[in-house]
Parts: sequence; C-alpha cells; structure tokens
Amino acid sequence: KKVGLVCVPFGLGGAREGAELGPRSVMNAGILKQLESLGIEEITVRDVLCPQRPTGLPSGGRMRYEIEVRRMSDLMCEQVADLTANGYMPIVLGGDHSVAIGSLSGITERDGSPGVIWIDAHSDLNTEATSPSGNAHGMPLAVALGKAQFKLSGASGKSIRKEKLVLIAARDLDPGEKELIRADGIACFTMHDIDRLGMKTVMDRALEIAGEGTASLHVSLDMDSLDPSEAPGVGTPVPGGLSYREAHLAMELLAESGKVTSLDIVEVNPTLDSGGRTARLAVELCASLLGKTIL
Ligand code: DIR
Ligand code: MN
Ligand code: MN
Ligand code: MN
Repeated sequence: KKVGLVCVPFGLGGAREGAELGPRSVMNAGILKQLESLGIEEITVRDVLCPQRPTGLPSGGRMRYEIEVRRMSDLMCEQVADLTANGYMPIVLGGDHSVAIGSLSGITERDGSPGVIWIDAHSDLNTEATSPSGNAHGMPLAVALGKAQFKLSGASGKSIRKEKLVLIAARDLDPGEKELIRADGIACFTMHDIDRLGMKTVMDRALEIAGEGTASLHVSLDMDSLDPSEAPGVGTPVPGGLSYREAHLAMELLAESGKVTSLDIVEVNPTLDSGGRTARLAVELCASLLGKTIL
C-alpha cells in the first residue's frame, strides 16, 4: 500500500483561526511514524500552498473568502488527482472542512463519483442561500452535490451523487440542511440512530449505501464528530458526540471492509486543543482506518 499525505493548512473556511495549524499538529503527533509502523511501503508528503488570511475584509460574496477557497480547492484537486492516478491512497490533513471540496473533485476527476461516508457533528450541506454563517466549511457537500452557486473551474460542478452519500454522527443541523436531507432522501445516521442501533449496525448500513456500486469510497472525518470530552481541539464543538470507542470501532469496521480508498481528517485546531490531545486522537483513528487492531 502507498499513502499520499496531503497537508492543507487552510483555515479561512471556518469562523475561528487555528485550523490552518492542523496539519502541522497532526504531523507533530507522529502520523508518519504511525504509518511506517503499519507497514505502509511508501509514503509521500505533499504540502498545498494555501492562501492565508488577507489583511482586508473577507473576500467573496455569500461564501466568505470564496476567492481563497477556490484557489486552495484548485491546488488540492490537482494534488489528489495526481496521487490517485499514481496509485497512492490520498490522506488529506486539514485545515477546516472546506478542504473536502478539493478532495472530492480530485477523486472524481480520476475515478468518477466516489461513495462518501461523512463523519461529522454537522451535515456541511449549506448553500450560500441557506448558510447562517457564510463559512465555507459548512458547505463542502452542497458544493460537491452541485447545489451551491460555487463551482470549481474545470470540474463539471458536481462530484458526488446523493444516493452514494452517508452522514454519520450528525447532531447540529441548520434548517436548510434538514430540509435538503429530507427532500433528497440523503442517508443520515444521527447520534440518536447511533444510540439506538449501535455503531456496528450503522456502519454495516453505511457501507451498503456508499460502499457498493462505485469505483472508490471516500471517508471524511471531521474531528468534531467526536464528543468534545475526547476531542476538545475543534472550532465548533457540539456535546453528545461519538465516544472514543465508537469512533475507533467505526474506523476498524471501515478497515475490515477493505473498501476505503481515500480519507480526510479535518478541523483539528491546536490553538483550542489541550496539549495535542485531538491531534493524537486523529493519528490513532487514522491508524485504525488503515488496519491497526488491538491484538
Ligand atoms: C454551521 C456550522 N452549520 C455553518 N458548520 C460546521 O456555519 O454552516 N461545520 N461547523 O463543520
Ligand atoms: Mn464538517
Ligand atoms: Mn463539523
Ligand atoms: Mn467544520
């Protein structure tokens, strides 16, 4: 197995500064060592040169920092497409969740629409019209589904299919997002569903929906899916999240499926973290997804 780590120090998609420091904190938490100890034969690291906070007012219209988001997405799309073409599994280290716009368009460019498992307290389905904040990190799935006004230059504007998208761990949805989930019949396993069914059943069903009938399966892990008691270092913590074991079990089941072809780990914010705890958990969860077992 070959892994391509894509570091994307971009934080302009969120409301708080600090997510742009995420990639470095996850690297410092030892992700390279962890990958090596799992017997990954080849690891390449790509750094995406992201636009940083400009001095003036936020650029763009209803999506804040639209110009910067577009620049970062175009650069990422290229990197992810190139890694995929060369047989590397892309692992994207964010950055806020707007980096997933580039992951998804890069994957689609090579392999066609992937199945997508989105593990997040939020559904990231806001369009410019429904977003209460204007923050791009709340919009990547609306962009990928072709629902937003924002379109990437080269791409067709639509990189994923709603039938192949599954949301897991949702617990904080905006009105427009709820409406879209219902109207489009998007599979959504909320925390309530996880409480009732257990993570094993939820993941079995998620894999049936997103893991079949597509050439690839992308997992997007927003660290705010975890309970803030486990992962305090995120920009928008929401109580009532995944436990430490639920999150690991999800990753272990994904590993067992053998279907995952790419991964994002996003929203680690070291300025809000307690001694690198969230970054270390991100590394651990990545290891579980790549096949690390307890025994
Ligand atoms: C909110 C927050 N739904 C928004 N979204 C977050 O601004 O659109 N996504 N935090 O991760
Ligand atoms: Mn998110
Ligand atoms: Mn989130
Ligand atoms: Mn976010």
